[in-house]
Amino acid sequence: GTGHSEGYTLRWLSSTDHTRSTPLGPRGLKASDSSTATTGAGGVVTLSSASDQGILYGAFALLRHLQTGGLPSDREQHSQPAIQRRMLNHWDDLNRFVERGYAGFSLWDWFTLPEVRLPRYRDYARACASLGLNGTVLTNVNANAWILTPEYLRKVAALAEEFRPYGVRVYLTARFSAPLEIGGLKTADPLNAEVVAWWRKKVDEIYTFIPDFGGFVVKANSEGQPGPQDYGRTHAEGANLLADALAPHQGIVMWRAFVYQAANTEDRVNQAYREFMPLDGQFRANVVLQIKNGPLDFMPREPFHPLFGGLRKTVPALELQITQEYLGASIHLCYLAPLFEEVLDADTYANGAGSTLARVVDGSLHRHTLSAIMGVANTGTDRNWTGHPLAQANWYAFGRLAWDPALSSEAIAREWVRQTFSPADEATCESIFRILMPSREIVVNYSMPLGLHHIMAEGHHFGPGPWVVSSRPDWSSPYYHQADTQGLGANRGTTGSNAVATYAKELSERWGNPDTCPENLLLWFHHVAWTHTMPSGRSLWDELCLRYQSGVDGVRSLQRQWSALKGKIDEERFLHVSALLKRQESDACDWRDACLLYFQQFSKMPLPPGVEEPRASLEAFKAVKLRYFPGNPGGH
Ligand code: GCW
Repeated sequence: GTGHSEGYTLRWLSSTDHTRSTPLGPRGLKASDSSTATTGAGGVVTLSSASDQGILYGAFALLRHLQTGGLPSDREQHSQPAIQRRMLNHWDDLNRFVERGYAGFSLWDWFTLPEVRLPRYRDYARACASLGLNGTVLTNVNANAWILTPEYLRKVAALAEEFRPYGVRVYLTARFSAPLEIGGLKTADPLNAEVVAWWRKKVDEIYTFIPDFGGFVVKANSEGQPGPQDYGRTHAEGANLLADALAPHQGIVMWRAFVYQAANTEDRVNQAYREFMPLDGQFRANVVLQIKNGPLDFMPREPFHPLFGGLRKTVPALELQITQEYLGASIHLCYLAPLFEEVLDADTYANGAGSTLARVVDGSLHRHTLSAIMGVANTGTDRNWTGHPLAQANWYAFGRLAWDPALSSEAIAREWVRQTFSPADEATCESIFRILMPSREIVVNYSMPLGLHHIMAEGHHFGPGPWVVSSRPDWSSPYYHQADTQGLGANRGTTGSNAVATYAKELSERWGNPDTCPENLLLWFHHVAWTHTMPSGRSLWDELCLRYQSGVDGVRSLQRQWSALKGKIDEERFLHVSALLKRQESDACDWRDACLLYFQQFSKMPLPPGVEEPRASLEAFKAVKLRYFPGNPGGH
């Protein structure tokens, strides 16, 4: 239903208040409407909601308060989710490979389903519900049509049954060519009558297995996936085909905006904007456009996707990546809430100042009745769920922000630490908090500082690769960094690809001028001379070198802070994180050395004082081949 019915009210009465105001005790409401607990001190806690689901969320909120220092001091807390559909997207294949997954294999053991119901299925749903998540897309957007066959739908139904008590609804990815692959049809043309009938029948069948099925996510005409353009039809015609089949059952379509083509000479970061803006208003009411936070691809830092500022009639859903494809996989410590927060707080200026991306996505800005947010999951069969023990904080933060995008990354970190390391003392919690908070900026600094992007190694995307020239220009690093003897960075201003013009005037003016463009996006929007004077007074080259060095120094300071926790937290997590940080420090040095040696070929300037000498030659870094990196669909 609506977000509203999922809300709850927690009311706390101390023992003195209680004796004065007995009428506020249990009031004979139905069990599903209210529940009451007596506190040790003799006070009373009342939890009420219009729905069972709200009672569940309220119960988790109560536990959270108890574990993080008590009930709210205002003694009454009303909470309801800002966004209606709050879900994880699993990029999990039917053979249990997880694309860009670094925490083991898929949680879904398709082969033994539907008979075997692993306890983990319920644990997963309970964990999701405790964060306020209410949906999960079980399968990879690079979809396999087999999931839509009765054989697999029986398995999906079993998972849906395990998740249902926790209010976590199941969604699937739909492969656009499924009518050909499992339907025996000769076409998947969305305007073909047989295709229309096939999808209607298929969707009706899905609902016989899963009566509360949520709907489809579709990646179409993107990175080799089939789609409506194969038949000369638009993305809207493709999405509406599925939307019409789902509408009688209240299902929705989440159509992905992540499209770009090698043959297109338009700057890749402009392509989705050009593709979808003309379609604004052509999508059915039960379609949302699922848009990654930035116009490129989950880089350590990007400006927000211009479609969030542009679309007015189409419902824009926000896709964030919890799994750390470009931020060190599950090897590097990187608390992502500051990144998510930066995205949600970004001002799109769509309706003047204060039109934050959060208000676009929660539907309030353009008065949409549907809203959705999705995070690409970082879960897998690893015993700690997420590979890096501290990466659990990213799953947690995503859920909390999906419920309330106004929460601060600090508040979420404090909550998570207290609940995860309890009963550690306050000082220990504060130390872990101080380790989490700067970690994302540290990763930015040693990998892609000052607005650099897409300079990672090819295929697995782990580690540096500014020299990568691939089979496609838009998969090649020079396309993005544009290093030459003059300077560094992509010209996306008015004299370049003019990506700045896809944003509101307030932003295009600020970002289009190198003097007013924020330093952390400078090389995203501008090709800047090596000798250009930065706000620090240093040249671009010196600043770049010192940023890389500060990233390395940042990891070392995390290491020092973490080692001070010896004996304060359990040995197991202490040792695991210590070892991972050691690896991160070495990887950060590789990023620094490889990128600076590579860019130095163009700048021809010496490393400034304070920057360590490279530990190996550029040739040695170029020769590094990581085989069998987890989650890499290329495989080797
Ligand atoms: O980030 C890229 C990844 C692909 C992924 C694609 C997408 C699922 O490298 O592995 O495919 O994005 O989001 O569709």
